[in-house]
Amino acid sequence: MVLNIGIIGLGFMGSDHVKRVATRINGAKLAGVCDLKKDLAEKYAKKYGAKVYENGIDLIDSPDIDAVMVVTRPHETHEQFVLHAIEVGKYVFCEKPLTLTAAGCKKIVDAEVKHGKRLVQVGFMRRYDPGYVEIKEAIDNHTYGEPLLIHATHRNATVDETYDTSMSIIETAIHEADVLHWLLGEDYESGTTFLPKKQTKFTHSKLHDPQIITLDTKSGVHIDLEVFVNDQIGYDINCSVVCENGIINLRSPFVTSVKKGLHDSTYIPADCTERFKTAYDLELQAWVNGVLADKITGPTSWDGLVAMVTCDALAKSRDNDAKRIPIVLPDSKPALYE
Ligand code: ISE
Repeated sequence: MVLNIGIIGLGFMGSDHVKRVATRINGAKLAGVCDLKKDLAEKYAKKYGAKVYENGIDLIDSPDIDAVMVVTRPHETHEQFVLHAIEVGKYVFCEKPLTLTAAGCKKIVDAEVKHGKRLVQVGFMRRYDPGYVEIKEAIDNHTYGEPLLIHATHRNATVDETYDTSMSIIETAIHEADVLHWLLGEDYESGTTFLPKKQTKFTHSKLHDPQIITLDTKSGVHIDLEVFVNDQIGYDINCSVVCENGIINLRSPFVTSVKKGLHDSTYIPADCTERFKTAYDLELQAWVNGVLADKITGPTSWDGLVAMVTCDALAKSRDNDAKRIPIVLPDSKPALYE
């Protein structure tokens, strides 16, 4: 059986997913596309033999579309499309952030719980990255004893003028907010965001760059995270888990290095689509397999909610001189997500 997928939003990530669905995912067919930029929709529709839809709601409602991917920017529109997909009972994959507020995520959780079956998968692709998966196995198996600390960095080469101070948390640090508590298998207790006085000359007036975040888990693991989105060197993701009997480091997936002119150099990817290409492929293949089997297993709306509650606390800390803010989930996790 082939799953007819419709993709809403064809920007940077949407166009990457279009290519993935159309050419690399088994059991999937790119059946429909839509974007506010009609010429973009026409271009991909022509290239991959898909149908263009006037708007996201029409695409979701179409009997020719079995499952939906929401990859819209601005992210404000995620909520309405995901809620509509739940209403009509269709599986929906939504890129992160699920919505821009914890209240919005809660609405989606409530709608899904009311529907009585998981329909939503959130695009936290790092959970499929072979490096993070190997770290999780080591932590779960206590291979190096108890984790004590995590040092992480999340760096981008550059960002444009539309990227502002708030986005360092909701666009960028949200990946660590999700993947690090998943790695450790526990919830966060509190978080802080510190804005260092010294900033890069490559930033602009609406963006404080870099920023330093800390997170503490319920059991007391302490995490420090540097978010630096104008590093001028590339997409540089690092994660080092300090355990009682060893330190586990995330390595770049690129497997060659070049020795030349007294230097031994390894490639630094340009952006997330390069660094996490395999993770995105595995994530979408798992989603398609899950939908075809009528049982999805990837990151849930509850995970989307946890990430956004964490981001809200970090933003509150940033606006209150790096005060430590408790991270409090609205309810206990519904049984649907166990
Ligand atoms: C972007 O949306 C991503 O998800 C990237 O992984 C992150 O590094 C970047 O800062 C975000 O803008």
